[in-house]
Amino acid sequence: MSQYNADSISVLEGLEAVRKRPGMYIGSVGQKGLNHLIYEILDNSVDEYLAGHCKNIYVTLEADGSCTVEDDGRGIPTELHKKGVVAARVVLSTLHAGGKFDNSAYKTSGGLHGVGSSVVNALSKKMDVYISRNGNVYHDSYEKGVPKTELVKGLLPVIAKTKKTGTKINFLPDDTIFEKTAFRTDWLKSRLHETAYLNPSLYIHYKNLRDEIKEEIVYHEEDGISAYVKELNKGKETLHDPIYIKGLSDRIEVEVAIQFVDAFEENILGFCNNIFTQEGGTHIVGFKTRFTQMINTYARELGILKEKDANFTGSDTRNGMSAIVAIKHRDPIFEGQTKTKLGNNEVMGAVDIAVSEALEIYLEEHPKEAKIIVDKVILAATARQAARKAREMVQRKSPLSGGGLPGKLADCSSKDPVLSELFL
Ligand code: 0RA
Repeated sequence: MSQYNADSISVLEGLEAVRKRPGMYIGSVGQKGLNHLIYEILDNSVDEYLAGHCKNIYVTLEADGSCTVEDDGRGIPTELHKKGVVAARVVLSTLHAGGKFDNSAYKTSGGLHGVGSSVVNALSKKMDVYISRNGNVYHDSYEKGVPKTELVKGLLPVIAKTKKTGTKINFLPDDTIFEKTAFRTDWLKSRLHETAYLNPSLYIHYKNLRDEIKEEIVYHEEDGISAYVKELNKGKETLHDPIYIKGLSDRIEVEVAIQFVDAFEENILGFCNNIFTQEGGTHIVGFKTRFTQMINTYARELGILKEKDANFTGSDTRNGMSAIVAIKHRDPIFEGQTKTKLGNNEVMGAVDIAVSEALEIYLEEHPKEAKIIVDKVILAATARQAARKAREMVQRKSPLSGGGLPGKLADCSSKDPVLSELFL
């Protein structure tokens, strides 16, 4: 019993809480929550990439139904933590370990995100961890979050020597917690692809050894979100090459990619710290507001809009627009029903500055593309005005509103153009 102190008891209580209410930590115990386990581990490796220490991440669905996530980062620290516990164990079994052992510059905390590898550990039947660091490969293992590997002089056992560094985590989801334990490969692959678009120097190696048809894919997207916006527009007629914007202000990193297509929909995706912000937020608002203003200013400068003309509306300027707005913030606030709405007000200003500076230069240096975009906006405004007129006509014709056509005009009552022609 002597090995149980106050700290280990609080760790056990933490694991207990996760296992009792898994939905609180990973959203659900369905396939969404199940896949989320992979994303939690993956995000930690991506953090190593963001910190500049990792180039490759390997995600493998193993034949036994488990999943392995390996990276070539620094390796989770294996030294003794201040309480005399191996640091890796603190990271892997303490809820929100954070603080000194948080390798993340960009918190993904809030809502369902960034709950950490300890949650995955608690919800796994078994978890094996291999850490390459200081010339050694250390091994640790857990069952339902409880450590099973015996320490050697208080440290993790060394099972091999190596020159490399990195972390490899293999986990098998607990089938007494999850409704199904087979990860969804379609969701996983699109998440990995998305991660590659958002982190352009990263190589993500996906392998499926689980299914009869084995599959191996390397996701690497050097052109980042510009390639992502092209992918969104695949199969559509694009009007120009993507416009790429990058800025940094107030310690907020801003990246935007815009490409118009010959269609009417608007498709704008927002991300904060690699998290898709389904409900939008201040980054999207900042982008939309400034984009509309820039187009109006440009159209006035060129005399396309005269003094008496009203401004183009926001939706006029986004007619046929596909865009990605990706920002990085050290202390994000996620709000809304599903905690996927970015709430930091200062982000609006940072996006505003990045977009106004870059777009001004773009419009000046790309008059041909600028004209194509403005023509598209004019078309939207004309269509909007025509639709309004048509609506008014219908309203005027409704029996209750009285009215009718003014003066001598009457609606056509014949489909024969010869009888319906009107000379003005
Ligand atoms: C805490 C501190 C450091 C790295 C990590 C955690 C880390 C965690 C994970 C999880 C998956 N892969 C990871 N790689 C690293 C910094 C270590 C140092 O300063 O050397």
